[in-house]
Amino acid sequence: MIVKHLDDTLGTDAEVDTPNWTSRRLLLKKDGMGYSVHDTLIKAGTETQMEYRNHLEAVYCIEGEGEIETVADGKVHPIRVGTIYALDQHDAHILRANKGSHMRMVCVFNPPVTGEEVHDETGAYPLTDNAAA
Ligand code: 9YT
Repeated sequence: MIVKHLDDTLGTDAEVDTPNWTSRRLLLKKDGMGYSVHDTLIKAGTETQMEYRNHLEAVYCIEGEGEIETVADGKVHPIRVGTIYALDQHDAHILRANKGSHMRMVCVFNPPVTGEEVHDETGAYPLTDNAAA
């Protein structure tokens, strides 16, 4: 059995900070589960375009509010606590966190993230600088 706490990731390679988000990887490929689990803070007022061509990702909001837009059709879906979105079509999308507070998202990736991807920014293309209020 694997037992960890979020605190165990802080300040380690499992905590990845970018201008728009900070991702705390609770479970990675090396843990052997077949998926990775992340506790990710989307910084307030940010807008991030992403497209995970090689992964399926489900994202569950546990703090904050914002919206997600699918690039293909421009459709905008509000996000609040309890909203889950699943990128079952490897959908190109734009994630926005409202000004004033971050969104905290629990993310599951299949196949699991190794922890190296952030270095080549696979699929994550910030559109704007962090404009946190
Ligand atoms: C919600 C989302 O897609 N955030 C981007 C970061 C991602 N969760 C990661 O690489 O940990």
